[in-house]
Amino acid sequence: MNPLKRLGLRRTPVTSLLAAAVLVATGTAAAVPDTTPRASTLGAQAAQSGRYFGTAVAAGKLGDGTYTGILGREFNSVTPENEMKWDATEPSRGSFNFGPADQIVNGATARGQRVRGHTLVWHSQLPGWVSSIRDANTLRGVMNHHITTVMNRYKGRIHSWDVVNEAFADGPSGQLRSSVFRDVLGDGFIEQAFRTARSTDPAAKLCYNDYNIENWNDAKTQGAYRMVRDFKARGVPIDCVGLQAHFGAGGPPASFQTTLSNFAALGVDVQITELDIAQASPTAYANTVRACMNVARCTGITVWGIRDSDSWRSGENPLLFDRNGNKKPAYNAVLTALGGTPAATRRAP
Ligand code: 9MR
Repeated sequence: MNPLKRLGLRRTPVTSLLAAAVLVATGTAAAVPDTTPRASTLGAQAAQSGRYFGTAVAAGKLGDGTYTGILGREFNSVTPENEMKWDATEPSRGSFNFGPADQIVNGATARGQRVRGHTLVWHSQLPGWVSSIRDANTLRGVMNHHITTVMNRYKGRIHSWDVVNEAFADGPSGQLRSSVFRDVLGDGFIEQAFRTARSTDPAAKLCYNDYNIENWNDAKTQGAYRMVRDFKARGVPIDCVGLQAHFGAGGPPASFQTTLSNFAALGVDVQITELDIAQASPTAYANTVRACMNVARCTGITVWGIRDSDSWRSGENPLLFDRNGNKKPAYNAVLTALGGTPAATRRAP
């Protein structure tokens, strides 16, 4: 592999070197145009460095033409926002419902988009029949059956699965949070889930996904890091860490790139899986995307919705498109940070 690419660096285009020489010789940079190919959409531009750029999708919005227009144009990966969660897929024991998830996966396939699976084992959006189980053998069987049934349904069509979501506690403990899985099965439930997932769909990348693991020194980040390090040391199958990246107005913490690199150095890919930033400052978005671009094993970015009105935190206008589907300044900042050139804005006559 090209060592520059492995380090996440782009080879300086010959045209840029020429331009620099001309600049030195003539004092102007305009003489030689930069002919490096640029794409004009997020997905196509991300693909130029081998990455994906995705969005969360809600099945209920697929009838909205503005929504699907942007979805088809800009993104090359989708994550079902709620449709693959346990309460949607197995609302009562052994009775599975894949209608809305199928709609998203079939639509994505028709548009040539890849799909992230979200999520198999999570304490939230979990039906009451699961959270009331108290017997370990029963719960282990139920968890394994859920994983195998959902994964088999989409086998070969999911590039990465969030096998376990949000298992670590907030605050200073660095330990797993209390949940029916942890409380009944013990900490080993995560390892069990990953082993079951690997044997069900060996081709899918298996991710651990969480929020507030972006700041390197946070106890929660350290807890997740220790778990991944332990899994790699003991051969427990894990391929990726998803950092959700639900940021406040300031954007990513200063250590964000360090966190991405440190996880990656354990031998896993990292993915930004649910990006949104309060008020969508272009600088904050650019800093987030740059951190990923600077880490070779940061393989893709997903924003958590298309328009501000689609967001779970719509009051904070955190996304790349406004309510009418227009590109916001953060959109151009992201495209530029991915290496692209925003389309010229139309001048008033
Ligand atoms: O965006 C999702 C929202 O529509 C749901 O009501 C909510 C329910 O928990 O989940 C949201 O998505 C979450 C994701 O699945 C996991 N990480 C946090 C996301 C925002 O809450």
